[in-house]
Amino acid sequence: MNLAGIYHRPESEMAYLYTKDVMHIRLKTAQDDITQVLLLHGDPYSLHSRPDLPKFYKHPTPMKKIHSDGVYDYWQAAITEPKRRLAYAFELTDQKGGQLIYADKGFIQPTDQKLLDDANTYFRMPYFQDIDAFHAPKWVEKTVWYQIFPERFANGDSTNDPTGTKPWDPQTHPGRQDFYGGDLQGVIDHLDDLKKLGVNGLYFNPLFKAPSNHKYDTQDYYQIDPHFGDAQLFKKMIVLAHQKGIRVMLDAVFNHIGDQSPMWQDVLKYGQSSRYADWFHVNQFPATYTPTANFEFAKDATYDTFDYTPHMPKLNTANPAVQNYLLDIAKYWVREFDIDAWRLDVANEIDHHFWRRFHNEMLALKDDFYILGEIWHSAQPWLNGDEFTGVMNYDYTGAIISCLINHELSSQGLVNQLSRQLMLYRDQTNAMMFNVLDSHDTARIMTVAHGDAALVRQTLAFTFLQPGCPSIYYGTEYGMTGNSDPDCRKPMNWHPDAKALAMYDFVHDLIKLRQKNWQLIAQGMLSLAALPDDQGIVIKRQLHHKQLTAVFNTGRNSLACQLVPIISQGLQKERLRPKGFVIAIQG
Ligand code: ARE
Ligand code: CA
Repeated sequence: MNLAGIYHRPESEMAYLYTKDVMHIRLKTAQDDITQVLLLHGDPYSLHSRPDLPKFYKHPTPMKKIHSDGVYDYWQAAITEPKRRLAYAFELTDQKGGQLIYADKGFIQPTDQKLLDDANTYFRMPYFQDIDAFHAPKWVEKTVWYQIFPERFANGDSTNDPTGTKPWDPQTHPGRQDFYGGDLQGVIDHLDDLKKLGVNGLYFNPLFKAPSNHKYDTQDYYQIDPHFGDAQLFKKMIVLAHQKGIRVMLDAVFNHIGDQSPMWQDVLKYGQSSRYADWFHVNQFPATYTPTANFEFAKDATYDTFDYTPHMPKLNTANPAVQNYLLDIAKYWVREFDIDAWRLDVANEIDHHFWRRFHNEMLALKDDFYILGEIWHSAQPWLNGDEFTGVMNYDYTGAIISCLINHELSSQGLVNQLSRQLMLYRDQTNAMMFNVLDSHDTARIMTVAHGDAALVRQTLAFTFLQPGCPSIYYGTEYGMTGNSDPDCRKPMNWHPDAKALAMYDFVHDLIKLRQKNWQLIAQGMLSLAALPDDQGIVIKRQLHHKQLTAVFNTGRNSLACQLVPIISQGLQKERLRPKGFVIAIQG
């Protein structure tokens, strides 16, 4: 038995309340080492001289191997406990029939009666504290998001266009400082189109007053940028969206503020004696930097910034005045405008202390509020239920792109990566993830796929079957192209040709499938398996009597496939061609 491969941690993603009364317990063991795991579990008090109660370890629950990632096997069991107090341990059997019990005290012999009868031997969940559990807002798992970069989605009012606004040309390559006149009236004009597409959540890049076209350099958090509209128009948009069953998420840029903000201007003017001096991380007064031809870059700034961007001074969120200032802003837009969610910009560079306060304040206003962190790496520390509800899942979908599009990862490699990442989080957390294939910060998926629409469709279909909520970056439904920022921010194509319309029909059908089967996809048991010889991947989702089966051909040859599809590509006479896929649903 490979003892070094065996791991469990209580009160983490390995032992958590899934619902109010159901605990999920997970165990990690070296891959292919252990053949059986039994979970010994029960009320610890039953061991305390209670002769009329059966010793709980006599009634174990078998654990199921749910994933493997090339290094580890992952086992899981769902259990409940009437007294809501839990002691547990794992009885392991290896290939050769050797047995050991793994518990809080380490590895013990199954024959060690003294230790078995001691409640302190076991891992513990002292009480099922629902208040400490990770709560997933119900509406999120039913949501297909649509991301709007406001300056580029639609120009519905030319009277508010910035000076120098360029003609609306979806083929153009936008420069860093260009404006095209997109605004909130444009969004209102197209709400019915979005409804028709089938999306039911809108994620807006920043809307507040700021000099740049992307508005991540906030000047005034209380004002809708005048080039986009005003508070009244924003309110109107939210009301209309809500009437159509569409939720609204805004971008909270709290890591830094724009250098045009009154606070930073005050620091520049009064230096150390500014009343805002401690709102920032100024390492040496006066706060200066050497301007270069690239206005985004200053390596010698005497203050901390976002990246090396001198016009984005970093806020000191350890300062209670800054905390209160930002929390008031966050509350204002929820209370007065009824927004449903905040997406937190550069969320990983802000302290946990602040995010815990943020979480409590938002949930106090709206108990099904969704908090989405922008984190590009593993995010367990933020996803224990007291900070964020989900993160932008770049890592997860990055693995999908790496296999299906770039062929840098084999199909087994992809299964391993996805399995490993799913096991970083609680099951209900996985359903809250924001699964992006592309965004305003990355090249567009069509460009990543070198214009291969079949490959884009295959990748979208694969992503739509994963736990978590898919997000469509504006224009993906028309197969828009674009390299990395700023090229991925072209004006929306409102005059699609036949090719673009074909992509629209596909995306529309896929969204319909996701909406119709949201429960199966959000809560269904997931199994992922690679076909031999790197030929493809089979995905299964199972919930009660309903089962989804999908096959993706990621190889070079066609595959035999007898599934009767709901949606498919490249399937002919029971052969599935390369880049093809089939999705079938039974029950
Ligand atoms: C501009 C240029 C960029 C240049 C950057 C340098 O366009 O080419 O690299 O300046 O500072 C906003 C604008 C950007 C603008 C930026 C600065 O939208 O156009 O970029 O302001 O003016 C990391 C962070 C992540 C961050 C990305 C961009 O972890 O938080 O970098 N994303 C958010 C927003 C952005 C926004 C800002 C932050 C600033 O979504 O739109 O930029 O408010 C790896 C790493 C990630 C890294 C990622 C992308 O995978 O793991 O950590 O993200 O690459 O670089
Ligand atoms: Ca306009």
